[in-house]
Amino acid sequence: MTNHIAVDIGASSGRLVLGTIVDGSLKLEELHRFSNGFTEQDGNCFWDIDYLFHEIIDGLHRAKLAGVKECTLGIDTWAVDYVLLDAEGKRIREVYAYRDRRTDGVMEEVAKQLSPEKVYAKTGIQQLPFNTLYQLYAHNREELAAADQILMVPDYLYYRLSGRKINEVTNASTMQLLNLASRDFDPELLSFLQLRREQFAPLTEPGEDLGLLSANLAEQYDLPDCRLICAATHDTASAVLGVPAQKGRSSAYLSSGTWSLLGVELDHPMNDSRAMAANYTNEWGAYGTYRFLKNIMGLWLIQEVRRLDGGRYSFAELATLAGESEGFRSLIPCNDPRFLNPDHMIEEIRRACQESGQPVPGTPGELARCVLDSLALSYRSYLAELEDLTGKSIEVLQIVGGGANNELLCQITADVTGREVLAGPTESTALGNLAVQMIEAGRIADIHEARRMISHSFPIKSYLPQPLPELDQLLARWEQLHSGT
Ligand code: ADP
Ligand code: LRH
Repeated sequence: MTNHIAVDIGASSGRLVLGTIVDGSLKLEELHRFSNGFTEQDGNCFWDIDYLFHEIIDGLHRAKLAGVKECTLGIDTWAVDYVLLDAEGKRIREVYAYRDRRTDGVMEEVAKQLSPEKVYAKTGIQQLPFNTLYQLYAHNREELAAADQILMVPDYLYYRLSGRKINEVTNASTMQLLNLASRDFDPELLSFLQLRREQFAPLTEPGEDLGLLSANLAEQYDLPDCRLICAATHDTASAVLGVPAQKGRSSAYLSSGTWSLLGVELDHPMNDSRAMAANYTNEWGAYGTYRFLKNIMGLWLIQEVRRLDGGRYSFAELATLAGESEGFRSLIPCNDPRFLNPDHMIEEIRRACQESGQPVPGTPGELARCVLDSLALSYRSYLAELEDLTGKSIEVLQIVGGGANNELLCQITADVTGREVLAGPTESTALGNLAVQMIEAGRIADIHEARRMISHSFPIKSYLPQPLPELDQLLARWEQLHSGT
């Protein structure tokens, strides 16, 4: 098999990408791209999963029209969200989006009944209000008890394509229900939620052959012959697999999209009390790895600024406008939960600036600049924390994902962190997804070879730190913003 297709769906957009190997280099061809986002209905937030499924079908049909007769196929999406199925395999309800506010206060309520220390010792997963554990706790009890199967979003998409039910491990680990020691669902956590092990499918590792695309679908929509391969179905797991090999210097990755995910890859979990206090996670990766990382609010802030401004400017234009605005004029504590899903992001940013006695950003450029400056400063803080926790210095920051396109953000990140930033590839998630397929198909030996191939197949841009004249004062302002004084 020489054609491999990655279905990569993030919170803001999805794409089908064809990957091939030509003369020892990886080549990508985008077959189809579509927007994604949740919508509100009667005060709750939902994904349109049927729309996403049909975009996959549309993309596969386009692949056939482009001459792809046979391929392997892997799927990745964002994490933590789930689909309930009844005994007939029908979806019980629409899929809640993780920013839905039904989980407000749930993490704190659960902490009174289940010690967070115990949960972290078992799972190693950071406390985020939308972890599946908390979403399931907030879910209607009867509906949950009646569910025959609980699949994660990519598991469900595989099921729709093939009829086979799995719970893929990289995504399943973000449920905060897997036990690091037994590498299976933790019975105590399941019984806390009054769930049965049988409500989940067998845990499945990336690389497993999941069989053929359903013949009915292939015939009905004129699709290529597809062999489904289990990808690292959590998009961040695939993004990190797709980080190019970095020789000689110690580095951290920053997967920059809707979220900024900053961390390092480890071959063992690090779930001690210091890691817990700093709220670092140990998400499961492919090939026995763990992603020791932190979720940072990320470009969601820019996405919301853009949306609420009526979509007048593209992301590239917003970055240009931000570059024309005064730097480090107003800063926000961008990882504060107030920015997770406020009623109106622009108003929330302005309110935060006003409350801390800073100039209130007015124009889209000023708002974008405020967000980008604040993100860059947060990267600096979390890099220092990461060095402290791992005991290893970090010389280089490797930025992948859509955010690697934002030259201003890359440069201020280099300036503020005092480290070289290596930006690209922007499609690292699709590449990580494809790498697993190519390894499974015997076209690449292992992930090390895949990462070497990625590093020589795509342009990677270097940003060297430029001295910032008043860095000390800036850092003092940043500190002050977080101390609340
Ligand atoms: P996700 O997978 O979470 O949906 P992506 O990795 O696709 O996110 O990244 C999307 C983000 O990348 C956008 O929100 C935007 O901020 C940024 N981005 C994409 N292209 C550009 C560009 N040309 N200039 C600046 N930013 C960009
Ligand atoms: C990024 C991501 C992240 C999760 C969040 C729900 O797309 O998968 O790793 O924490 O979405």
